[in-house]
Amino acid sequence: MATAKPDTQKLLTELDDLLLKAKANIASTDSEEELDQERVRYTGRKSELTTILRGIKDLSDDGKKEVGARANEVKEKVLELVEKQSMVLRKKSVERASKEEELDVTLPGNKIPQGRRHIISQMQERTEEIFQRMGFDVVYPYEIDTDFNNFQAVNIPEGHPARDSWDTFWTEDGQIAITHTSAMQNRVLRSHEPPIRVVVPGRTFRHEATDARHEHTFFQVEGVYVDKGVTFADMLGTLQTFFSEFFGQKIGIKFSPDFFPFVEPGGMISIDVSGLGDSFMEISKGTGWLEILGCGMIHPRVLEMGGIDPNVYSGFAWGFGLERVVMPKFAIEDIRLIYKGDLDFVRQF
Ligand code: FA5
Repeated sequence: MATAKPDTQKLLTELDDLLLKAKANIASTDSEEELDQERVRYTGRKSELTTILRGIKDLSDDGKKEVGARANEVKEKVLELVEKQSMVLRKKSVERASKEEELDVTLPGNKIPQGRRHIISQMQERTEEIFQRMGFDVVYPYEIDTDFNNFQAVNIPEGHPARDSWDTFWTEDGQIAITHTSAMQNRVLRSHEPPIRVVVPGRTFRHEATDARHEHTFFQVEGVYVDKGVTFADMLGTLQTFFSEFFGQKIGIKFSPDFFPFVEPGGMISIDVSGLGDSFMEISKGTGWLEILGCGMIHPRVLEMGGIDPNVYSGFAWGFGLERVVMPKFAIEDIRLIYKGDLDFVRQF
């Protein structure tokens, strides 16, 4: 059976049909991958175009020219369509991406976990606020200070045995991580004119073993009060007023004599923890009284070193451990819990 010879017109029609088909297929592609498959299908080595061109050899010279030229046009047109579609697809993908990233301001925000102030910071603030209402100024200590301020200016010269009561951290150049907020007494006396009413809340440091009542780093609140005719009774009244405010009720406090080189007479105050259960009986060594502060009438030599005439003025000072009052207030039976960094503990306050 004789095969029908391709004639020029037939091949030209096939080329036109091919272009129409390619146009539709290319326009319906949805990805760069699909588009590339279409490009190969219509213009690659084994493409339908190549198949059509196989028939060209049987054409007349004019026919060959005409079909060859049209085949080139079709190929260029297909490549042009591929290029255009590729741009369309790229634009679509950019639009899709920016739509996905679009900020919808009407959506609810992500909840950021909130921290809270540490119990000691909260109670420092409460302490400052009560003393301010009582007419005191607040001054903060230097955490690293000189031997003069920490010891000498509070009547503890070099070699004095009282230095043994404070286990001290020294820096390599002979400065001190303050062992008590009394290190600020001299600055306070020098920088204020009587009547002086100042509290000094700050962190203090001691080189000592820790237990339920002792930390190496703890918080003290110093008080300095100087005026004409100030008495021991004023001191007790001031402290009793503060603690009643701090605890929100009248609490039992007990004064007992004690020695500090920078006061005369001196004493310590303890508070009644007998109603707080066995662990508080234990940390108060079975007495039911927890020591919270040292206090006394400021020694005349300390006033003198602060530039204040002890023949005209008198005053009192105290230093209490903030943790020691926070513990009974919140029934915390071990001081080490306060600084352990346990979130479950911290979140209770
Ligand atoms: C002093 O530090 C004196 N500067 C207090 C003072 C000031 C007396 C002004 C007179 C006039 P003492 O070392 O006792 O004294 O400490 C005072 C208070 O700080 C103690 O009663 C206690 O409440 C607290 N404290 C002392 N050491 C520690 C410790 N290691 N951990 C926790 N609290 C402590």
